[in-house]
Amino acid sequence: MRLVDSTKLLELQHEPTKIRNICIVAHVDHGKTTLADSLISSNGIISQRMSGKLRYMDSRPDEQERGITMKSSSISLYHAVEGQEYLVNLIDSPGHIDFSSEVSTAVRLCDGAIVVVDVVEGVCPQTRLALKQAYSENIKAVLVLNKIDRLILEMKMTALDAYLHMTQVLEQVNAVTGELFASEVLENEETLIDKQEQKPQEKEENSYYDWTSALEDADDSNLYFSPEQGNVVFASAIDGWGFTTHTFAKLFSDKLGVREEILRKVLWGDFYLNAKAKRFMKGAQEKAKKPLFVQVVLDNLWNVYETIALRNEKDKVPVICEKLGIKLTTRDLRHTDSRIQLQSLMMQWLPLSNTVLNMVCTKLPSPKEILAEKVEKLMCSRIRDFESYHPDTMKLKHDFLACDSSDERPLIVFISKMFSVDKSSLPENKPKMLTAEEMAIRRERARQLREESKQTNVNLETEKKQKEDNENDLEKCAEDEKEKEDKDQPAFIAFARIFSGKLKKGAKVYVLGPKHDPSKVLNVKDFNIDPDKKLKDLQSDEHITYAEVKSLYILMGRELEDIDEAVAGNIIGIGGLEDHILKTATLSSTIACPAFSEIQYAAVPILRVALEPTYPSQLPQLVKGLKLLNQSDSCVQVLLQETGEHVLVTAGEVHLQRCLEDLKNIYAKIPISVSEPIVPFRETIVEPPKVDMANEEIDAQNVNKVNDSDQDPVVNIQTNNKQSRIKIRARPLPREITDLLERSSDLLKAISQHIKSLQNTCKQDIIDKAVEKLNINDKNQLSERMLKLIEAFKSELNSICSKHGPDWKDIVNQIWSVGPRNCGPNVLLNQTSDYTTRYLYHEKEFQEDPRFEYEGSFVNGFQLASLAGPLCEEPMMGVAFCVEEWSLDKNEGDDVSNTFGPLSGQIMSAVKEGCRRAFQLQPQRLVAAMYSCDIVVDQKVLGKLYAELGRRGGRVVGSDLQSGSSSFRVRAMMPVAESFKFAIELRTHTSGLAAPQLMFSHWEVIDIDPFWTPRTEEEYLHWGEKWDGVNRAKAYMDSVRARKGLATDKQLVQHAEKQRTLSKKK
Ligand SMILES: Nc1nc2c(ncn2[C@@H]2O[C@H](COP(=O)(O)OP(=O)(O)OP(=O)(O)O)[C@@H](O)[C@H]2O)c(=O)[nH]1
Ligand SMILES: [Mg+2]
Repeated sequence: MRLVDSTKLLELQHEPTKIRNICIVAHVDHGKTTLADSLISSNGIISQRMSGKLRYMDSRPDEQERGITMKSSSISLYHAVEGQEYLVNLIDSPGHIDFSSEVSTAVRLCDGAIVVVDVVEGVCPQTRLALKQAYSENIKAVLVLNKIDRLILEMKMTALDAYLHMTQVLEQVNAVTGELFASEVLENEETLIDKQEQKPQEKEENSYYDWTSALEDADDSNLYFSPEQGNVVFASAIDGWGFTTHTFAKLFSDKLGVREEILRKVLWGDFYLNAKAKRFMKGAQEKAKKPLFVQVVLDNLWNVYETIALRNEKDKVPVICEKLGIKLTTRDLRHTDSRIQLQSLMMQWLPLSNTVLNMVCTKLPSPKEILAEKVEKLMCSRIRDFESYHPDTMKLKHDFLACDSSDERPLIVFISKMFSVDKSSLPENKPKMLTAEEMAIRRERARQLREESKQTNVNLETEKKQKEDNENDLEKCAEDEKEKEDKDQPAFIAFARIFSGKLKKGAKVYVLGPKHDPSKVLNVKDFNIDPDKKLKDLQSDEHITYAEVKSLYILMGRELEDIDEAVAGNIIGIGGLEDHILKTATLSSTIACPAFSEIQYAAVPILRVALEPTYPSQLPQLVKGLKLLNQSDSCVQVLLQETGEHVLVTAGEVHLQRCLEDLKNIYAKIPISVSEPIVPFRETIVEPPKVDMANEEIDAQNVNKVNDSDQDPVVNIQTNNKQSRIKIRARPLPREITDLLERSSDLLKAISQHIKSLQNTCKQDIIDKAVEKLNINDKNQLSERMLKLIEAFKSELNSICSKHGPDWKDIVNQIWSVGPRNCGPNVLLNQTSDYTTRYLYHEKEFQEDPRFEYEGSFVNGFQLASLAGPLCEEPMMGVAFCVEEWSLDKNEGDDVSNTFGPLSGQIMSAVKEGCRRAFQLQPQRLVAAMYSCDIVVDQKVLGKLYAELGRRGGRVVGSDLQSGSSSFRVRAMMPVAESFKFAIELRTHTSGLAAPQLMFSHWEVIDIDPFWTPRTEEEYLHWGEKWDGVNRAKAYMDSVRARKGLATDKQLVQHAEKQRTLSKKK
């Protein structure tokens, strides 16, 4: 029975200081959903007995079946502490790496987080990731050390060992936080210095900055988790208990005759009780004394567990109860299962939900306490300056900070994801509960009808009436059918947080897409928006629609509750926006509101499959289904290849399975055939190898004459009409440069965009010198922040290049473009002597050079070449194309140009072809995507794990023994191409004792030439002249080529001349 109804929650919604928006984050299986159960049971939504077993927030059948959470879901809870009432909007997030995007979307809406750590496993990769996400979104966190029962029952630790173990885990968590803090401080420092340099006159005495002091000065005291501060809960979610040191300080202050405040300070840490002096002293470890925490807290806990659960001494239960002042029901006292007895006892003694909710309400901030720093982060992305916004936009910062819902405040709502629910489960479609009065009226009517039918015998009139009724029924049936079809479609609800203002049902608001830039529209005079336009009608440069809010809901876990209005500070669901929002959006009453900065996702979608309906005629349903799936999942990508294939890109196997389930059961509702996973590769070139495959040094005489490596690997190419000549050479980029390019992709993209707009304006200049179109000057200027980032990029590039010898010395000046898609890890270098390009120098000027007109085509040729390499049409990586010569000899009126089409096209294809050939002149290699894989396994099955890893071409990077247990944590690298079914096979081979977490880590060159055949003397000796082993690189390459329908050298028919009839009997 629910203890609080929604009117109470609605009342509290209007007081932002009484709201807590929090999410639970942790590594997979550390007990988030179990903890959430316990918190939910405090509101009577589920019974105490079922808490921990039900996993209420895992509402999907597959979540229940697999026992992992796949979607984050939210629930509103009521809590009262110290006479104050609070509304807690709690989001339970998934811990599996495949669903880490769900964590990102959840964290974005919250002000605080509960980080759960399994004390046995300690800090795991996702714990680290979760802490990082919380930190980067400026979210305050509290800690729950969960599964303490395992230390007692499973690991059989003594109380003292357990204490030491817990201090270690706490240290690990704090170490991660400290690391994050340090890196942030150092990063911020530069901006701080910049700002101070800009405004020296304001603060004369402070205009210097001491580099060394930054870390020491920065206040990090409230950042760490420490039991003294009361932001750490020790718990066992499954047994329903939890406490902070403050709980025990309260319980024992009378008993020990010490003030509560003093106890709070000494209960955790190296303190012990000196019985003689009756004082708390420091240095328990040194003097081999029992720390106070063990003496007061853990010993008692161990005592209870050992007596009831381990020794099963039933007669002692009432004694313990009396000591603790607890009353167990007779049913519990008589229960045969000692664990259940223990649970009900512990739940009463140290109720988990109370402790955790108290901590949440007192230690985590309300929406009103949002920090200015966070607001700026939300409003503008990394490469933008907050000050560069229009004044109207900058004003909104105050509204964010005010978190106020009065009428004069603008409405600002952020939608972090769309999720789908069954239409029939929407509150408006549910059969309403009848009130007592309505029931009485109905009863009365039924009685009357019965009496009437008794009195009047069956006559013609009634027959006629019946007939009419029947007809009506038929009509109704048809209508119902239609309605049903409509209802079959899932409804999309926007998962939203109101940052300012008030949102009412039926209100009309602007829906601002993620690429919306207020500066652009605010500068346009008479800017207007077509109110009838929807998302699909928008042009590529339009990002605003106008929509009506059809419904508003409070999110209650599995259910939604209809409300009429919602105010600032709350997390709510909004219905009826599916035609206006794809994945994320901002709702506002003003177009001056910027789109919120992009959510940073930790997992890269990497696993692709091609989909096909089993019955080809159902293709439209599949397309529609894919569209819905794409909308409902922030991490999914749906692509339509040029070949007409529908490709689904997901984060991993578990994610893929969930997507397919959804597609089959909810969105498309048709049977689907799924291809084998498509693995992405990259193509690259390397320095010529120094040793051959037989590990012998290659020297000049040893090399076969066919492969004349003396030839200079440069390509000369002409356009078809012979007007332009180009000389290109390909060279492998040093690894550091590739890394830098990959890291700075957002910056590079911005630069490329800027250059493009410059080129356009330059071209316009040629046509029309009058430059009065909408403030072009403004557009041509890069923001201060961009300039700084470019400078930083340049200096980093320079410092890397200086390490790599004279060849790369001047590359900063030579960069002409990066690709593919203007932001990739390949560069086009301009090494011509007579043509100038200035990629990293933004003050581009119009050149009189005739080649200038074709520069765009030239660069496009490079972009195309780097997008699909010659090995198997996969993108290139880490290749530098050096243009050594580009001549253009254009004679107008020459009709040769007509035969070969426009010159720009010819240049493009010539460059593309040139790049490809130059690439082929170098030793080519495939680059494979690698997973990092983190596995905790029991010692017993370590051998099996290593065998399985070895079979799949994986290598172990590190392994260490988990403290206090017999399990190992193994970190390994494994090619994505070999990883399929790894999780499942490992689980079966190790009888469920090992579960890997696979996460995309990096790209790695496969050090085998895909075209390798024995060539040198030694190789002939070693392998024989005709080698018929398996070349891994070639196998990968051929499989990709075969999939893409490209030619391979595989012989389909062998021994064509032999006609063989295979007899069946043999
Ligand atoms: N011994 C013990 N087991 C626990 C405790 N809390 C949770 N578990 C168990 O741990 C397993 C995982 O619990 P969940 O609550 O589903 O974990 P989760 O963090 O929500 O997992 P994901 O959502 O998949 O990341 C379940 O089998 C729980 O019964 C605890 O305090 N002690
Ligand atoms: Mg869960």
